[in-house]
Amino acid sequence: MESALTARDRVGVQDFVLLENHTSEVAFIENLRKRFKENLIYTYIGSVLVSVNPYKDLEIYTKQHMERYRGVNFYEVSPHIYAVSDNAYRSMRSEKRDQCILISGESGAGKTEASKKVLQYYAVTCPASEHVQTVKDRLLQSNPVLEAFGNAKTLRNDNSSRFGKYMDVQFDFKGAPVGGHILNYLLEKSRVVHQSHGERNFHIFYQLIEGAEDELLRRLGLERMAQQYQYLVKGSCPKVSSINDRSDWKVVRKALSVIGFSDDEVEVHVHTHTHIYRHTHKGSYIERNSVLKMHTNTQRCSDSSILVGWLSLLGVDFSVLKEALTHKKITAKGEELMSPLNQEQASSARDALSKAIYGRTFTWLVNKINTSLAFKDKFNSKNASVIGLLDIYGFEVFQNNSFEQFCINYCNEKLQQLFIELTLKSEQEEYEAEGITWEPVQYFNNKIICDLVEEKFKGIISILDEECLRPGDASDITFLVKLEDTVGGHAHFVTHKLADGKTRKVMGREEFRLLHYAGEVNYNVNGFLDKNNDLLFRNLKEVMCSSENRILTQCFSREELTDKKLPETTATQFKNSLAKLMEILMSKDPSYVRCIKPNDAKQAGRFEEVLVRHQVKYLGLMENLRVRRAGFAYRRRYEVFLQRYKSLCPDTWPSWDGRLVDGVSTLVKHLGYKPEEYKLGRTKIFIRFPKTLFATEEALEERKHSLATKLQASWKGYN
Ligand code: AD9
Ligand code: MG
Repeated sequence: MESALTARDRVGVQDFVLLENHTSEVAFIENLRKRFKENLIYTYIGSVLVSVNPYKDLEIYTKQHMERYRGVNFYEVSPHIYAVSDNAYRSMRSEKRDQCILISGESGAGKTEASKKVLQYYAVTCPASEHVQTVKDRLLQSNPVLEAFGNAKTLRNDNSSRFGKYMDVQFDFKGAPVGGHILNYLLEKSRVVHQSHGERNFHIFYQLIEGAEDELLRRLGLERMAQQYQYLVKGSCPKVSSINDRSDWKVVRKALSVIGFSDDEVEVHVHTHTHIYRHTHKGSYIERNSVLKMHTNTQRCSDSSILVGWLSLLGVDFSVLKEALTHKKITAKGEELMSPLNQEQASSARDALSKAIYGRTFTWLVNKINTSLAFKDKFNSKNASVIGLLDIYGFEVFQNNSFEQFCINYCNEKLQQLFIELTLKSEQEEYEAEGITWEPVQYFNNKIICDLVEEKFKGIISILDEECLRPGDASDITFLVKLEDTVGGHAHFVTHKLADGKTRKVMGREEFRLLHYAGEVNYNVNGFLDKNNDLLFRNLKEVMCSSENRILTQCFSREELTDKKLPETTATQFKNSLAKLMEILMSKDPSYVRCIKPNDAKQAGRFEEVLVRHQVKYLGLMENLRVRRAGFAYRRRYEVFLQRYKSLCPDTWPSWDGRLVDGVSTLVKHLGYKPEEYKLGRTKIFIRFPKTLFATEEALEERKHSLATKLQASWKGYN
């Protein structure tokens, strides 16, 4: 076959395994840099794909490119996300095993873009019928919708994922995509009511007021000015140069229709969210700090028309909501009383309501998309094979880091742990178990940090939950003190307190620092308890349950009001859902994409060495390379190997009666394997290079082909 590689593709080495000085970090980074300068953003470490964000559109994602990778072995073409996609697809088909593609890297490194490329690859290259085309369209269109509601501009990334996403793509026996399912993880709801300087609320809010038709805005009573709405300008940057909200609105609106939302549903959904603008419209009664005035002197509520309009959107009774926003229900001496809230409390009740509505309607949206993607053929759904795609929020550090960053960074620790388990640890353990001589590679195992966060009773989440449940004087500060008492001596935990009782001046008294695998982060404990409790006053819940808005009634169920069980805290829910995710991922064959961010300025062509070196280090890429270099690309159990290839050797064909290991040994000698190409373990053969196995596969194909030709010829003679 003619090689598809050009001289340009061969700048540096396209697999780090081929690097002459493979233990040198300098050589590693130089190879990345050289290739990046030539717009060669992809390089392998064995089968792991390293990708450097180009921050510009490259001409490498066309249909012709996709065709070039279809059904072609890894080493025959230049490294590409399509090669990883194709390889996972072929493994799923030939080995009948579910696959997953795990994409990791820090915020802005290119994970979401990579996951979209994978999906596009399947949509274009997999077989299709009319029904399948609908599924493909829906799979693709779920992206703009979820990004509109779940992504936002942060200081690190103009399109930052503020939720975690795991998507299963289901394929039928012909290899056609026939369904999908999305699991979403912890949306950063706090963004609805607050954004740091230079950041925005979720894209959808700006898209609506920029892009919606005049008539729709009039019906919703909205103005085209983001400045009018406090919730949208807390970060003072409603406009972003890299984003066109107006055209994005059109894309999202169309995507909603493709997924199967009726016009009516879209309108109700938009209605539901419009309350968020209304809450903090400059003229609104709550924003004018008149909550208390409202309560004490209803006559002075000059803005009740705005409130009434807003209520029609939420489908609830005016006086009931007014009372729920300004009062709290308390039980004293067995009697239920309504106690008035002060201004601060009322604002925070309003914010809690906004967050709850947004968070729950986001889940509703994901459920709707799942219904639309569901594999309709129940009879066959068990036989579907799956490729899972994981795209989470990347590791992030800001000037001010809170509960949200704590959860996001914990999630990244878990993913790194999985990488270690599956590539560094289990690989080395297997060599040991098989008795293969092996020089162990040292690596940093971040399990110690995962344990610090999630361990029962003495992990940070447990301590946080304990403070959340403790009646009395529990506060963010008592939580910090308890942390100091419990994990103060941990090697990855630091506060202002020094062991000798003195204080560390560089750290605030409301902060703790975690030494994450990817770097140090200071977390401010302010708000940790509230965010972990995530409480919505009961009377506000009751009001929402009585709503006539069709979407809200699905989001706020009446059972919730009668349920006596204490709800799980946010962090514990997150911890449990991540544990389940890890199980799902462990049950599949993984492929890895490790994304690297070349600069902090989001600029094309800029390769900042210090920044890249830091990522290469914490992603464990050098260790990954060392294990790979010393290791074996393929391994097969003796019986499987012999069964598949025995026809290629007269001594093993049609059967081998002796010991399996001797059969395999005879077979590979006959095939001409050189001693350095393979090793025989206790139960498996280990093959060092992919090309050795590919050559054997080709020999098998050839044999089948020549047998078929002979058979045909003899049939002709017979006839
Ligand atoms: V976060 O953890 O969600 O904050 P991601 O997902 O890792 O982050 P994302 O994929 O959103 O980063 O990439 C950030 C930006 O980099 C994109 O909006 C693009 O402008 C740019 N990017 C990333 N990958 C590519 C690419 N392959 N080609 C061109 C890219 N531009
Ligand atoms: Mg992302």
